[in-house]
Amino acid sequence: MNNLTGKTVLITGAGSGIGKAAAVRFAQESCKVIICARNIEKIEALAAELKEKYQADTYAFALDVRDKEFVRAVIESIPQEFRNIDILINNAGLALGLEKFSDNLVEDWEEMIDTNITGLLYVTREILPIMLHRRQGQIINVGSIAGIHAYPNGAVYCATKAAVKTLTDGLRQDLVETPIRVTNIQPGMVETNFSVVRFHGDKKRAGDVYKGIEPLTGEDIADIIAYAAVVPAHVQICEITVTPTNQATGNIVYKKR
Ligand code: 8X3
Repeated sequence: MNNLTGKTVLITGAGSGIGKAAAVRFAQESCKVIICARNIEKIEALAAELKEKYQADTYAFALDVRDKEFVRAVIESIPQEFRNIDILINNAGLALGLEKFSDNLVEDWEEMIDTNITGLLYVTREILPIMLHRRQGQIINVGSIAGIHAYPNGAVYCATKAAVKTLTDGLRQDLVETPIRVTNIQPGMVETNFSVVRFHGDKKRAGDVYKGIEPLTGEDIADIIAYAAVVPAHVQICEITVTPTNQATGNIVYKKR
């Protein structure tokens, strides 16, 4: 197995959920952790926690992945001791709305496309040259089971995650002559603030999504991400799909009454 100690990991969308759990997981592995998200308060609180609890070297900054120039400037300004990024976890992403196509808000489509696809591309474009220069690295994208099969009322969200899958596959092909590994993690139902965001803050509706089923946790996914990173250098995990035991696809779910 690869030793993760001392590796530098950059995680987008690290303020909560899977991203935060991954930051904790890699801090526990004695990695240097770079965390960013839109909400600077959450990121600063997490940075303090990682330093205090795990004595992790941590660098934190606010980042909206949709802002091309800002992404470039802020990544360029990462201090020298954090610049040798070994693992990029493209986790920033969101779902907005769960309605029929005609009832969706156009603004929600735009935010999902700009964050889940374009933002992922902006960040990857800035980090990849560092990996190519060092001839090592791994890009781990957080896709979704929604990217494998669309489900009703989720057309645009599912399309963004299908794009993440295809982009991950294409990037892996373009990097086939290099030691850089490219991985897509495709979770099903994970109980984070995902559904609260999807339902525009409606906590009751969000809570109902996970009633009658034991969903995955952010920590479950962080463990899987860490596994994809820790396998030996000659092993490339291309993708992992993971669901709660009672979920088969995005919309085939068994719930106890
Ligand atoms: C979210 C997965 O199954 O809740 O990316 O749509 S699911």
